[in-house]
Amino acid sequence: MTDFNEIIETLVSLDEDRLIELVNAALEAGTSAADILDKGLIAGMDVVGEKMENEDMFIPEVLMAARIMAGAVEILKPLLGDDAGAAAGVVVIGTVKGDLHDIGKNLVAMMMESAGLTVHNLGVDIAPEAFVSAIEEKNADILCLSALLTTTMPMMKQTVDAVVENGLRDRVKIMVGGAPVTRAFADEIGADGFAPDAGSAARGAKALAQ
Ligand code: B1M
Repeated sequence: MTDFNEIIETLVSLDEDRLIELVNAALEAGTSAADILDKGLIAGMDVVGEKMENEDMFIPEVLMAARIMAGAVEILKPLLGDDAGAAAGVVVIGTVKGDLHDIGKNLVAMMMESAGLTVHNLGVDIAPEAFVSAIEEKNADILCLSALLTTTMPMMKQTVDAVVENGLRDRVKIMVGGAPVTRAFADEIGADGFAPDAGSAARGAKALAQ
């Protein structure tokens, strides 16, 4: 049976080689990629976050943990999609201006691709005007905004407002998410959808694209 605590501790101790070994061993033992991601890697990043808050870990170490996690996610990536189908819609996704967090947003993008959506991932620190241009250029059905900081959540509202001001609101659905974001906040800023994690974001986006 997979010891998720060992995966968590290995990620927190930044032991890249051992983490890759553990992820491969867990897969060989029949543990699902989704469980390894949720109960091992994401849980490990939560511990990293707590340590960051308590000043037991600092930015360079947190960045390293993020890089190591991304390497482990690469192994899981081909195994995570179980819902692929015909092209289900076009998504433009990015992390809002002022916010550099991209691990969760990239997981959301990956799950959406696996679910058959065409995904244009703009990256991090994306200004409202850049989202607006991308909606037009890519003929997007859904705009997906991610924010991890309470201080950048207002930028989601500014982005929604920019979509409205540019006359695009009727042709694009908007979904928001990220650790501090709630359904109530999504409703408050006039978004169409909210999802707490990557799996439900992919399902929600497919539903919104119908
Ligand atoms: Co930052 N950081 N960080 N950080 N960081 C947090 C978010 C924090 C909670 C840590 C803490 O203090 N406990 C805190 C925010 C506090 C707050 O605002 N409430 C924080 C802070 C304060 C900061 C800085 C200000 C620190 C500083 O400089 N003093 C700074 C800000 C920089 C900036 O953005 N301008 C900063 C910097 C960084 C790093 C660059 C070092 C690094 C980011 C590296 C990277 O992303 N490439 C980093 C990291 C790694 C974290 C933590 C530790 C981990 C985030 C993460 O990747 N989680 C984080 C603590 C934590 O979250 N536990 C923290 C794993 C990821 C899979 O989860 O991103 O939540 P998450 O995504 C989930 C869901 O939220 C959801 O699905 C994902 C998968 O299930 N989801 C969506 C995400 N987007 C979605 C969109 C959707 C739907 C669902 O629809 C569109």
